[in-house]
Amino acid sequence: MARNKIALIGSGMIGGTLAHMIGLKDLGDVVLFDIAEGIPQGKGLDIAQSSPVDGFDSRLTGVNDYAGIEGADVCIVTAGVPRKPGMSRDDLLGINLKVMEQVGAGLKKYAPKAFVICITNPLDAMVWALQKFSGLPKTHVVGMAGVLDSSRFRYFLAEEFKVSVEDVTAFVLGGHGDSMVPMIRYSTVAGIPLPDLVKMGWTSKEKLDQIVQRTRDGGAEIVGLLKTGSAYYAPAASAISMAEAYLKDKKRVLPCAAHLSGQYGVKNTYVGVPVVIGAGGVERIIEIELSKSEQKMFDSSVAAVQGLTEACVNIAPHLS
Ligand code: A3D
Repeated sequence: MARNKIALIGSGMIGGTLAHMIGLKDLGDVVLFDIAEGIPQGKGLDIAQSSPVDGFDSRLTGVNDYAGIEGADVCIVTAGVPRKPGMSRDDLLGINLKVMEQVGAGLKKYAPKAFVICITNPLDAMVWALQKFSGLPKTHVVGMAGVLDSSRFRYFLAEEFKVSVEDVTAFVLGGHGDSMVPMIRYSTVAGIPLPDLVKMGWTSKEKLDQIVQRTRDGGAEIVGLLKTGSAYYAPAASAISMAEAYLKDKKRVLPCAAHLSGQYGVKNTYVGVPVVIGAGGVERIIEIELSKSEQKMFDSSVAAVQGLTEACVNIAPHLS
């Protein structure tokens, strides 16, 4: 049986981390692609030289030509520029939209059957544009943000409660970052919802509000500390869990930026919602009932995302 082929479009901080994780998890062979000459080749060779120590057989190659990604089963897209301190994700729109046009053309020509996970920011608008530029099925083009946002939320909650991260589940809806909608009543410790934990005296409403805000600002906190780029370990781990769900047909329920065509009353928009990921790509979009205040937050998040997709159309009118 042929091994999986995983193409990484963009071989920067997240791309390199993805390649290493794919090797360590023996998920398949890796092709690193980048416009920067030598970077994908150098990272590929460096990681390949760790394979005898760690005992994995993934083959890693670096390329500067889209022909190298031909026939990929999964493509993870990080091509573009990340934030610097003081920048918002939205400041990246103009430059990264042009990158998505090139990536879309490469995917269309060489990997039309791939499951594509976009990470490039501003996420919800970029994944929408990438699906349009590539013409790949909407079930096979998704954005990674919700897994990361909910992982940050889980980590902060586990710290607050002094329990294992494994026993904390959390989920978020909506756009990535500032407008994300944390679903407090669907977030639990071993099945006990957060509002019950407040009643049990484990935490207070104020403390939960602070954790929610820290989660919303999670990316900016790391950008402020690193000063030269944005987070890459947790974003890479999050995308790997989505790729693994597809390659192993795990049918995992994960919050992802998925294409909505009427669900939640939203059309022609990519935004974070819970989905089932299996061998069919996005196999199901799960529609949960929202309370009034959740609906209000979700609506304003959708409006923010739609503002950005409109900005994309203004720059590239052929997208509409
Ligand atoms: P970085 O280390 O700069 O890597 C980006 C790579 O893209 C570089 O190696 C560039 O050479 C390459 N590149 C630039 N233009 C092109 C092009 N036209 N074609 C192919 N490759 C190109 O950034 P990073 O890996 O830290 O971050 C990558 C992206 O992910 C950025 O847009 C970040 O904002 C975004 N990001 C998203 C999240 C989410 O949760 C959604 C989290 C963290 C970062």
